[in-house]
Amino acid sequence: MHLSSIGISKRCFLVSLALCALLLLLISTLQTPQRQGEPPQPRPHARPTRAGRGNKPHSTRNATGHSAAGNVKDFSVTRPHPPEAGPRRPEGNAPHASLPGSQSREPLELKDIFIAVKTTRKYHKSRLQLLFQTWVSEAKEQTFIFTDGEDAELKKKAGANIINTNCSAAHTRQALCCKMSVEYDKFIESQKKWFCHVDDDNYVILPSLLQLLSSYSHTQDVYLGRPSLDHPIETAERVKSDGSVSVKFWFATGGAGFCISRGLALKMSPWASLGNFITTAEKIRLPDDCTIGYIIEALLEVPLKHTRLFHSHLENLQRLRTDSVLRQVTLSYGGFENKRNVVSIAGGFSLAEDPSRFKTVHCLLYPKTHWCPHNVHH
Ligand SMILES: *[C@@H]1O[C@H](CO)[C@@H](O)[C@H](O)[C@H]1NC(C)=O
Ligand SMILES: CC(=O)N[C@H]1CO[C@H](CO)[C@@H](O)[C@@H]1O
Repeated sequence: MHLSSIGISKRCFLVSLALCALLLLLISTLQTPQRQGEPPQPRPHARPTRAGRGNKPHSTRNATGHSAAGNVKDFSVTRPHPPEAGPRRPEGNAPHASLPGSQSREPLELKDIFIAVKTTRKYHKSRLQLLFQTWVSEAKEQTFIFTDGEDAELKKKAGANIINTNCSAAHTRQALCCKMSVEYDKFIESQKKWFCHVDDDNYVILPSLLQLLSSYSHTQDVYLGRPSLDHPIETAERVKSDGSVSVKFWFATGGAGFCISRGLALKMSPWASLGNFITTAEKIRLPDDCTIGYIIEALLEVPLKHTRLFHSHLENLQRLRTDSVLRQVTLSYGGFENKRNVVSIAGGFSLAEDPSRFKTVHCLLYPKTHWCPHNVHH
């Protein structure tokens, strides 16, 4: 404006230049942490890899793979379903809030998760009681017990959340698929956002589960779990074709638990709802957890998200690092045949008092629980 001022304030000009630079520096330093902090979700891949490091070899052990093995043909051909199908998200990135179609960021709550516990009549006392005493007591409303026999005492304790599937109590493929079929239908009915299946020898670390699922949207196609083998299984395709071609697919081992988003569960309906699950399993002659993997990976072409935060009794649980135990999503313990296969964690209970270590884990997570010894948390 005032031409004269240019002459006058060379110094003034320099000072304001310096001020500008300072201001720019200030803005950029203020913005960086803000931008990084913006997506509040944890990154789904960061934790699984870290936590899994101490506990790698799950590979040759099988959950239900044994019953599959007889039917899995050793085709060396084909990969009929290239994994390019569907929108891909770069690995390690949480779903971005500004992506089209993503949900508003209201936080996921425990009540949004449907937890199905598969059991059988003979384990109501020996296994379920421990679950009710521990983690189920923190998730009463959304945990559903799928069993195969009436139990008045259990009904008194958990009421409508005990579901008699009327399936056979035999540990056969048909009986297990029958239960999974009822679990699926009840989940769809429930309107909840996530379906998680666990066995009656699993401890579910609810805060970890919530954190893991919070990094995804239930409207997207999400299938999360621990592969039971270190390679995909291969079987003849008998649903979409006549069995002359084979399909390869990963499946999450049922004994470690797995989760499916509602969006994906709805897409499974033609092969999973109202008894169709049993028909599908019969066609491919595979167990329940394999059939889930088959429907999702082979038919819907949605890849399993591998996580090592889920644990079954078939792996060596002692290998899990003590300082990572409470960050896992599911734990388990060895049965009659392998009593010593438990997570190594110390707390208020000795191995004799708490052979599964579930009470110890529970008191570390919820120290205020009335039956927990005092000073267990320090
Ligand atoms: C099992 O049978 C009982 C008695 O007939 C029935 O009330 C119940 O709904 C059945 N359960 C399922 C899951 O169909
Ligand atoms: C590879 C492997 O560990 N296979 C086992 C699967 O399970 C059956 C039954 O428990 C065993 O007999 C197999 O050896």
